[in-house]
Amino acid sequence: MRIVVINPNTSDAMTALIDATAQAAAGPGTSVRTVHPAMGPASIESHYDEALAVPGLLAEIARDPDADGYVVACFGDPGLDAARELATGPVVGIAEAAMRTASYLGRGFSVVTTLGRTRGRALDLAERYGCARACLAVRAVEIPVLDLDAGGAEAVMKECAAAVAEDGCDAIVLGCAGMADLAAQVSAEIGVPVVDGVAAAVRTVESLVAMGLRTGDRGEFARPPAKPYTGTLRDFQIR
Ligand code: 2AL
Repeated sequence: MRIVVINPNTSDAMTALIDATAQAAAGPGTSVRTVHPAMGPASIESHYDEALAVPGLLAEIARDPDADGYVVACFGDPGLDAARELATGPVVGIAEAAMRTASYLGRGFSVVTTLGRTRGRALDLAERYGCARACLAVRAVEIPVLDLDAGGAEAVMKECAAAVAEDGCDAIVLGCAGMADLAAQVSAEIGVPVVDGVAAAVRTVESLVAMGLRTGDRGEFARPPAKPYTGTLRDFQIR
């Protein structure tokens, strides 16, 4: 099967990191192609960034409509519903996959994310995915997404250890695709399961495709109705 992993920000370095994790997670017989949009924000850490990352994300789905499934590799799961309307194959977000996976691993998990301002979005998503009771805390290391590679590992490790000590969590969810390479190391160090959403989402898409399952398209998630789109968005018009 063929899965497209879309990093909705435009960072080459982060896309390479996400690709390494996605390739390592994929099972035999799965081919993964990891891309980032040609337009949009360099990183996603506000509601504004998130909104303006969505057109580029949708363009990547439209560019490769025959893939078996898609991963939205940003922890805010931007544009997930719109992506589901557009794609034929299943679409899974990394926050969704990580939170649902963590819910199998114990009673409660803590999320460790980048900036405190993204906590609200993570809490909203936990609610949306039915994980609000299991989500015991959302903690932030206060490091911007694109600075994670400079000293981020140490800060994430410290925050995860604090989560285990103070939140009573059974598992940790890493709250940014830029932390994908840290899961094994953090888990080995602090001794609890650590879920990276990129790996969780790749494996979730694989399971859905292997079971012959796709987004239901009879109602809310039917293809969007055709209508004129104008200006910069004219190429997004559904025909
Ligand atoms: C993210 C993420 O995963 N990618 C990005 O650009 N921003 N998430 C976050 N919590 O900052």
